[in-house]
Amino acid sequence: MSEETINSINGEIEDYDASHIQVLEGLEAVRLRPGMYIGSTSSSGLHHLVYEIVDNAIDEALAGFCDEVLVVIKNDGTITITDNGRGIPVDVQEQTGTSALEVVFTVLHAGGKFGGGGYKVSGGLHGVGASVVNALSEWLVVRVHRSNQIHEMKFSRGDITQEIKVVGKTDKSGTEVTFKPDSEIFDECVFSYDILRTRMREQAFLNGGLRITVRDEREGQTAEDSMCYEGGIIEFVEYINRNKTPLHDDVIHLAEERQDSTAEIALQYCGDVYNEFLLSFANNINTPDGGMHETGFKAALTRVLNDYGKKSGLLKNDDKLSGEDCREGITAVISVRLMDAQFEGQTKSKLGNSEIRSFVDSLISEKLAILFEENPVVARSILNKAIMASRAREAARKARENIRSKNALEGMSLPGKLADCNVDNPALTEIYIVEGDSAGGSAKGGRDSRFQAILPLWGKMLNVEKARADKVYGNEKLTPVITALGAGIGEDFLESKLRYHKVIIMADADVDGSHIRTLLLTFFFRFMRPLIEGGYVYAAQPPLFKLTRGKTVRWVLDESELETALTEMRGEDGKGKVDITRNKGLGEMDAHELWDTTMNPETRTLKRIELTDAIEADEVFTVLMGEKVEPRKEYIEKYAKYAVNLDM
Ligand code: TTJ
Repeated sequence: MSEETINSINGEIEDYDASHIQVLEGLEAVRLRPGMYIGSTSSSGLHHLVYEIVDNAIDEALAGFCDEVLVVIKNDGTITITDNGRGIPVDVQEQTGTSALEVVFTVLHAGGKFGGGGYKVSGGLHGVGASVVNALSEWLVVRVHRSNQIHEMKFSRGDITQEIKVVGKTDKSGTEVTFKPDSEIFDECVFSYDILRTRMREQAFLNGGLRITVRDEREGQTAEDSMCYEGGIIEFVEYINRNKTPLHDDVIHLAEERQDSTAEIALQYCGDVYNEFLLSFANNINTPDGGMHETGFKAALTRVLNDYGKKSGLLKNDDKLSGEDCREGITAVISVRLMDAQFEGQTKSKLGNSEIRSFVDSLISEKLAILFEENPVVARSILNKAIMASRAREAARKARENIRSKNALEGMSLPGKLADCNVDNPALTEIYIVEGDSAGGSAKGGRDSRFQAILPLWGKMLNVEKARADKVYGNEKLTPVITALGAGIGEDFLESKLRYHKVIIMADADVDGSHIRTLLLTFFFRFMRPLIEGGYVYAAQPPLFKLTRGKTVRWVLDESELETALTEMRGEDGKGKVDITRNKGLGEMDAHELWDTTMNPETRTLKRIELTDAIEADEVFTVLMGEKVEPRKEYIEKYAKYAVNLDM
């Protein structure tokens, strides 16, 4: 709940009456349909509870009364969030017979706002308030440090189990909330330290100067991260770019305030990067689908670069840079705050307020143009990069048209190496992209040709992280993948044209296999992002071990299944001699074995590739596939587990 919200309940108490609360529902509604309020009852919903509480503390920080937030995962399945703000008012108001504290935790205010509004979201999944967290908790305790006393109130599944009472003295002020998510509601009630740290880091960047500390106090855990970034989103950009090579030393920072809104942008170009990385937020909420703030930014950036190009003579005649040219290699964070943010789209992840577009547009137009005038060296290097991008894009367009016209001429001819399946309903079919001709042969022999297609790849694959788009479109290793999938590439990608709804990368469980998997994933991530986002991409899991006893052979997926399999194979007396060998590659298995272990939907294990966090994914690909050698070494040593986990 926002500062204003509580103020309107408590401060301007004279005005308070039920009509200020636009929607009042019992908390039973929340328990009945939790997904409506927190999106889901899976891990994402569980963590949403924490964000919901932390948001309240951050509101207090935005109001200028709090500079520390602490998030502690406890050993008993609970989590505690503490701030050093003023503390939620606890006194019972005559007019209403309740306290602000009670209202905060028991009154649902969905789809509207109290009183004067404020930086809170109307509708959508965010900003539903602490009462939703309360409703979905087995129990919740809130302690308010205020006026030298500690006030405590307790709840269970939204119902009050202990009215406010004073439980001690204090010389501090602030609010502390502890809750235990309800196992009747959530699929699993285990908090992920990594998920919370990533989110809290993002919030620390977005609220410069605010210290957010995350700690894991569960048994065997010692993790703690204390994050405070005086530089705010400037440091956010530096953080994202820390493994890249910036084109200019200083992050460009532009900000402006208007009556009810603020807009702030930080950006930096990198010479060794060919994609764009745009992160946008409205009221601290990520808007992955962009919206008006992004639209305004993009339009103005393109205009400023073109204007500068013309004025400086870097752009000849009537050459024009496209928006994409202007964003090649850019990392930008856009953060706006506004009243009554409208989040649109199915996932409410797009900002709809149109007044923000012109606000951001004019901010960039004016201030970036001035910055360019004052820093011609920076301006020139950015322009030269965009001009290079423009030339490459022209070449790419020709290469792409080449593919297109070839397709048209040859009637969408499929790659020669593709062994297609018989069924042509994409929802039912899968394509195995297989490394090497011999494994390709086994896969062809082992598959169920009704619904499984095989595309063998061999040789060295292009590292798309080090190449511009034109190289990618013309690449003879990648073209078969593009045509077999049939959905196009880059801006042309059309999910609806995808020829198979399962795209399965099948490679050896060794270093080379891992390399080809990473190369293919990088390619999908950079050039067919919807393929990964849509959950179409999988990694096959060939067995790691082969057990032999006499003539009996058994394949075992991984270490976790090894013991059981060994015991079973040794037989009742436990004396049979069983040989264990590591499976060296797909080629070790015959067609029948490959089908049984890796391709038969009844018995195989597939891992779906999920890239939940765009920042992390970008980082992984930049580091693993990019120019800089040192960070890659460090990364692989430090995150050996994660680098493997990329194959998921
Ligand atoms: C509102 O205006 C009067 C003084 O107190 C202000 C207030 O409520 N601040 C506030 C709320 N600070 N922190 C919270 C808060 C913190 C946590 C961790 C959880 C919740 C639900 C609220």
